[in-house]
Amino acid sequence: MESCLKAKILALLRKKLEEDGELKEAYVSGQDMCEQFQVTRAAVWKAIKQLQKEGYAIEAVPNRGYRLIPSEEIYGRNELSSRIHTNWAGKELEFYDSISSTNIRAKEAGEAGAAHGMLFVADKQTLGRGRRGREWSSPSGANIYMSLLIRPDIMPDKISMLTLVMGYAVTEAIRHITKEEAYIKWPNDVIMKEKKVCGILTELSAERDYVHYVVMGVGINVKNQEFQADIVTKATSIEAACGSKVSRSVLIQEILSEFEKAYDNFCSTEDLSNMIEAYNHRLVNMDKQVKVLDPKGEFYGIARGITANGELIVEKEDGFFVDVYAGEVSVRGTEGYL
Ligand code: BT5
Repeated sequence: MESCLKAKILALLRKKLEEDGELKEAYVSGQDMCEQFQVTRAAVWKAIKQLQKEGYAIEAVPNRGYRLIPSEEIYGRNELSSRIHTNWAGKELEFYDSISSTNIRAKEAGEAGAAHGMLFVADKQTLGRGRRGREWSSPSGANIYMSLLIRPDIMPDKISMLTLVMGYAVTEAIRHITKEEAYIKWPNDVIMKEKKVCGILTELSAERDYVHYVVMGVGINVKNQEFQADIVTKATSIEAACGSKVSRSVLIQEILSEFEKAYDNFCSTEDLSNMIEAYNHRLVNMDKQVKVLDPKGEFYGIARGITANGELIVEKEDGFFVDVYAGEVSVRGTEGYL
């Protein structure tokens, strides 16, 4: 409850600052806060003190009130809560300075009955994972590691489409914020300047015909300029790719609102029919040569977009079309990662 008040105060002070532009006028009186949030002056004062302790520069001036002084990005629970204005995605959230993996935490919470839309965010992961147990490099102070817990009322065999929905949402959010191009490498990577900035790991708990919950893990390189040796040739960060500063909290807010829209759209048809065209526009492999690494044998072809069920349509060299299902296969360019 207290944390909720802090986020509300932060949101109000930031709004005032943005509205006024003119820093010297951006005061909100304690009395206004008490009335708006239905709390006592003591509660407001306590919340302000705690926010100051967390690093926010909030000035208190007698007879005028409080104002927020812009400072370096603070990345934490209150900052995120104060920015998220979705209907359900990320309305409740946990934030960790360091955690094994946000997907592991989200699965625990899923088992324990946590609500649809709960978000888990960490500044660092000690056991960040990609698909099939691969490592996800997760240093502190630079990137986004987050997992969204959802409880969709759909059949388990449709869940893999959600990875595409999230990939699309991340791409849209990056484009809105940076005004730079971002693409999807089907099924779960987001690409800028021909390198990977984001990977998505969707995990499912289900029975044969019933989904208990889904965890959508999203890792995004936002600020780092250096990468460990094994990924240096194929990884980049958003800031490295676009050359300007990006706030992790603002990006998370934008992704959640894009995902919420795309997800509700997906649920209305239980497939991707409403977003095929938009998705194909973002597809980095569209009309390009790809190598399909299928456990039954690899083959070459040209990517022709996705089906309404999220499969990748590949035109083989013999002229036949195959719909490639995301489960087991990987798609690569014929000359390297893309
Ligand atoms: C993915 O797997 O791309 C899914 C990554 C999901 C990470 C998020 S972070 C929050 C949540 N918690 C977790 O523990 N995981 C999720 P995959 O397609 O298997 O790609 C993994 C491969 O990408 C690795 O084998 C490396 O080659 C490369 N890689 C590792 N770290 C990377 C990074 N930070 N940036 C770009 N590429 C990376």
